[in-house]
Amino acid sequence: MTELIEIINQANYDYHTMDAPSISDQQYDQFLKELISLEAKYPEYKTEDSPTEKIGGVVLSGFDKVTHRVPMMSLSNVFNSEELQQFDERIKKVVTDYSFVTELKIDGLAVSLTYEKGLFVRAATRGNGVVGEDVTKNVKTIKSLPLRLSEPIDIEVRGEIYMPHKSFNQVNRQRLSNDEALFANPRNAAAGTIRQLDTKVVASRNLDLFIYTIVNAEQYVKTQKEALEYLSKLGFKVNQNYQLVFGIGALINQIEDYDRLRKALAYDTDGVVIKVNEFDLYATIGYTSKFPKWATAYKFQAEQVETVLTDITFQIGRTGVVTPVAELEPVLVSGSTVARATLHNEDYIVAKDIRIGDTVLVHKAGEIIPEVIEVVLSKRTHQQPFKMIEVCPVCGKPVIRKEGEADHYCSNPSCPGKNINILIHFSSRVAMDIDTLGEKVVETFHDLGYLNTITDIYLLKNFSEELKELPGFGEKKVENLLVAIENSKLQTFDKLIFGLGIKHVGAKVAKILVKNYPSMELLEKATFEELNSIPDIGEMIAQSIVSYFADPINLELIEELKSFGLCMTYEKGEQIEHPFNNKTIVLTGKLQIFTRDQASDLIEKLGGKVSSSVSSKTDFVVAGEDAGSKLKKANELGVKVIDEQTFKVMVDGLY
Ligand code: 3BD
Repeated sequence: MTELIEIINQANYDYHTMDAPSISDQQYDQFLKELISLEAKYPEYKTEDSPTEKIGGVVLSGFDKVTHRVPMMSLSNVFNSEELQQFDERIKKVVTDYSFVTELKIDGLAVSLTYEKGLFVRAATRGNGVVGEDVTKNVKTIKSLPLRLSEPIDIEVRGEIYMPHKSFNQVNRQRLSNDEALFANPRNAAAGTIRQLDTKVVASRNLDLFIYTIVNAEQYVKTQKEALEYLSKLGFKVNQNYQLVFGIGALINQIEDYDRLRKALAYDTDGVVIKVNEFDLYATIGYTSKFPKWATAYKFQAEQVETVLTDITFQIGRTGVVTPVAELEPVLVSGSTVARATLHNEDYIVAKDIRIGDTVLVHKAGEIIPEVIEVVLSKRTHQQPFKMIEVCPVCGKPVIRKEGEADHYCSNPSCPGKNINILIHFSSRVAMDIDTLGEKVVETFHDLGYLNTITDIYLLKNFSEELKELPGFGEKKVENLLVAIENSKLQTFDKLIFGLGIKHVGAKVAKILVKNYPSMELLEKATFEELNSIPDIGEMIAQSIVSYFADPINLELIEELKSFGLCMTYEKGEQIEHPFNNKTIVLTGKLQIFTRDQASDLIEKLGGKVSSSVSSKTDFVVAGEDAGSKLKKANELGVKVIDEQTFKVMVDGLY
């Protein structure tokens, strides 16, 4: 059995990692069959690194959460050579004598793999960077994954799981013949596959894996180039298109080469990752709260595609803004079909002179949001210039444009188009997360008169018997809906603020607001000057908040929601599972990686309190260089002291 395992693992490596088959398919199948039957007969001799694991077979019940021992960071982005130059300038300010390693940016999903004594023990998805999911069994089916390394070491490595074009086409062809929904692109297919519960299905999808980093790499090697070489030596599949580059000029030239190369590859890439090669410079170059400053991702220009703009329609947003929308002949852009694109506002359309019937160039801004770039004027025939509508397409009341603003608004405060969008926004996942109250259900209930305002959501339970009789609803569905509505009362204060749909108050501003005004009473009384003095809250947002709370209709709504028991206070650090949550932390000494403000900000975001003096109530002291009396006092009192590097690790990737 030991011999068979060795032969098969070697054959897997030669075929899937080195792309150089060493035995025939028949031989391989024969060896594998023999091993399977021996393992069935002598299960006590089955080992951890047995390649029979790659076939799959177990059906999982779900995925456990895994907290990454070292958080998985994000990467900053640059989109052109100027921004790349700026990235280089920032590095040049703090270090001399550095080189870059460039790697293709594989368009898949990040995973972290743990090996103990050279044996594969665990794979976890990136998740939010701090907590991911245990996908060990699924990752085990990836043929190029080494189950045993060439050295018996403990190591954690990270890489990108992706679906090669060949597998993607295979999967979608099969889905087509089974009348199943197709995957939009290989990235989605890979993400969907890794969350499959049936490991046999995962095995059949032929995912693959490139490894690009070692956690705490400086313990093994001195540079990124050496890290990649060492990873190869250990048996990992490393994308071989990496290069060592000196200087920004060479870097820019190289990116053009990569852009040509990517079109010929058997898998999707969406850019080039650029990393400073020398690990000993990383501490000096430093980190932001989200990503390292010694690396960035150069994103390739999104695909631009021609199509015909068949109509311009209008959408009423939750704040009453009337947004023009381009209706397009459906086209495939960067991996998914685009049939509509935002036209932002009247000025945008006029500036680009976009007309119904024009042939236009579309792309996805930031690879996500479909956008019309320009008109292909050579294909224009006799299209008429665009004219903004004068009445609301939903209620027929006048549409107005306020002075100094680009947007048009429906002038009717109780426009149903507006109301329904407020309701949809309120219950959406990003706000109050009433998942059973989606767009369709809101529309149905609105049309039947059950839902007009946010208050009505919490009164739906009075109509439960009637609702159960509606076509397509029934007992169970209505019960689920009412439970979800009840549960939403526990939703955090910032989600409620966001859910109210106050103009210019997005999820981020809502979070800032609740920290500064930890109860609705306090927020209602906030003045313009006060709000405007909060960092990240400008005049426009401050004015909008003051206007919202000056409107008696809104105040009445809030009183009603309060009477239903919705959460209207902010508890510090709620829902944050972090060692700093509810703890008092003192910063002392010279910090190298963070500024004082950055460090304080991070601690507060994680639910901690920053204090200036050390006492027995202090939970942690973060000691930078040359820390003096505070460090001494902490040691005397037995307060836990952490250095800046440890602090960085504790907050990495968090924001
Ligand atoms: C790749 C971070 C660092 C170790 C942070 C420098 C952001 C996804 O091929 N190197 C690569 C690739 C991704 C990387 C790093 N090198 N981080 C890298 C990466 N060759 N794709 N990523 N990631 C991985 C991410 N993923 C989801 C949401 C936010 N960020």
